[in-house]
Amino acid sequence: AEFERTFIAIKPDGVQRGLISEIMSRFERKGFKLVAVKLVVPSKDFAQKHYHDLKERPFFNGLCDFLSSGPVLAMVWEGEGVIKYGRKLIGATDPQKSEPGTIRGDLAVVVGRNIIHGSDGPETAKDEINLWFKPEELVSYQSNSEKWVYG
Ligand code: DAT
Ligand code: MG
Repeated sequence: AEFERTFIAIKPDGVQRGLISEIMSRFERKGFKLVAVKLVVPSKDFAQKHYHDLKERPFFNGLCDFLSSGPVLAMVWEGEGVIKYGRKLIGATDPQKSEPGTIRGDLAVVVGRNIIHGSDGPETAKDEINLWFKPEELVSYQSNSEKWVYG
């Protein structure tokens, strides 16, 4: 089956803190399917493109400096409801408000170092996947567990 896709990125703080496998495993164990992944250091210009919606905010410059400060693990995950549920797994933007059990709730403390990004809707998911990945980097394959995850 073809399901929706979302863009998820582990930011430089999450990579440096050794949280890649911890975070990936939460999406993987849930039953979502990884269709693209790469480790990249985005340029500041690229970070500004990624966060263009926030360019009027006072924290925009610092945010873009931070995103471009080191390796980011860029991913695309696929599954039924993955855009909305991915945001649920991630938790509230401010880790002080994220529920325990969420990625930010369990693993982060402040909003400026909240370790992970996830697309907030179908349009941004499409735009962000196109920004970060070439079409040929997205791998279509049948997951062996699909019939057990979806019935
Ligand atoms: P999210 O990452 O949950 O989608 P967002 O799109 O509103 O949140 O903001 C993008 C990032 O910008 C967020 O992950 C961390 C940073 N940010 C948001 N609000 C902030 C604030 N008030 N002060 C500092 N950084 C902030
Ligand atoms: Mg956002």
